[in-house]
Amino acid sequence: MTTPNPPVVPLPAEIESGGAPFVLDGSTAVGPDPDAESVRVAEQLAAHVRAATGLPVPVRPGDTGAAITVGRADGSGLGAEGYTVVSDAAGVAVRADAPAGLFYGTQTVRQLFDPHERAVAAARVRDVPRFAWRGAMLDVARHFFGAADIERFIDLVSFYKINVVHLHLSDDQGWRLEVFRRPELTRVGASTQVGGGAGGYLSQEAYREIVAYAAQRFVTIVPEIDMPGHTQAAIAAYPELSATRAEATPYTGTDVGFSSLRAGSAATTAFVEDVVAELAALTPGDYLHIGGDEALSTTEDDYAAFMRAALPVVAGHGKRVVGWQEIARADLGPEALVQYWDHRVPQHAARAASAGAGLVVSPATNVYLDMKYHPDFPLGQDWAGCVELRDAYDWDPATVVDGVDETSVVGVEAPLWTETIVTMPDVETMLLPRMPAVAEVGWTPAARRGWDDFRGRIRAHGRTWQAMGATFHRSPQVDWDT
Ligand code: TNX
Repeated sequence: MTTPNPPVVPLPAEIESGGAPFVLDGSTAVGPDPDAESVRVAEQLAAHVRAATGLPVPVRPGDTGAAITVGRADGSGLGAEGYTVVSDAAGVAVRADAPAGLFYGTQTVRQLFDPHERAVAAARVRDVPRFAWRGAMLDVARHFFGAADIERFIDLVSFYKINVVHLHLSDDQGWRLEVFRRPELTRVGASTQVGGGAGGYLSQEAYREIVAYAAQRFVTIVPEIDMPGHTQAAIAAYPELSATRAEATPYTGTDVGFSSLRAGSAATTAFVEDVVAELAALTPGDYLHIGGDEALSTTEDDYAAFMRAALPVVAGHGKRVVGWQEIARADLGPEALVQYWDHRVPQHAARAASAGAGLVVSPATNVYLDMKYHPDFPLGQDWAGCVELRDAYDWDPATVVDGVDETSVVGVEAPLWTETIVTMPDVETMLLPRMPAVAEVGWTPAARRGWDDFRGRIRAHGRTWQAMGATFHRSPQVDWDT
């Protein structure tokens, strides 16, 4: 019999536990290194502990004698995201070579912390992630979610060391980002959503605020403008963009594949330039996602022509391109990333990998957070089958696409499409507990992972979600603590 691991998700690369915990009291302080990043991470940790306990938990920059210390461990080989945590009866020490690692170390401390006992479990952790890209996607196009909702989404996923939040900002049912050079995109294209509700959009100011909020949690925002299909909202705003003679009116249904930008036209070329220019200027991250999926109303030749024109626009604005797997039909450079999603056509991803592009793997059968948990589940779709917690956990990114091995995989991402998802409790119900499972797939070494161990650790998180006011699916595969 081994002692069960403490409830840290994702499971660290190395963790030993046991011994007397550190118990906080009214005199407990946090002493970060005096640099601004260490202080900010320490402030975030202290704020969580204060909220959970009511203790004062002051932050004292440079106080190496504080019971909880947060600081640099230069040259320890932990890389940009690795960290160590040592907690025992005397206190807690978080160390990392870089600020992201400090942030991840403090997420681990939060998960070792029992607010009722006011105690941090004793542990020795040395941790680095398996993959560089650990993503979650929110579709704010089918149903609109604004800055406060997106920030809550970022809070929930960054607790699990997710470092990419991909925002699906445009689709047939809505255009969700202000573009100064194209005011009709939001005036007309943001006016509704699935089911005919009011819709909405992010102002550039709100988008910048989200980017900054994400950055403080070491999350990079990857914005997606889906092209050349999934474009009815843009076409309703600027009908000259259409490749078909479809009606140029806003769309509130849930069909896919009926809209297409007209490849090669002056109107489309100018549109792509305007949108990409503003999006690139707003986005500090390296990547812009240009969709490319389900362009079922775009001929093969037009798709190739569209991508031949669009790819250099992204590069010309200093960004690397990401596209859904169908984009592998275009000629991509090694700087591109391709997002695998549909098991029915794996050849696209294999082609991209053989051309040297990196793969982000999002197998719908395991990580599509819009799939129902079970056939009678009130929310979600089922075209890729039902996805219960174990389905989200028990798979490996290195073996998911035939002919593609680990060296081509930059990471994993779990998308949440929102055709059936309307409110934040809906979002949370689809996210929890599956998102933490996917986070572990992306972070923890394959040899360390096991379903029974995960099941044992995730059960304590239900109480944490309740304390956060978050709704979750009480998966019957887990003996929840609460
Ligand atoms: C497929 S995944 C789509 C989305 C839908 C989703 C619903 C992908 C690239 N395209 O447009 O929202 O299925 O599960």
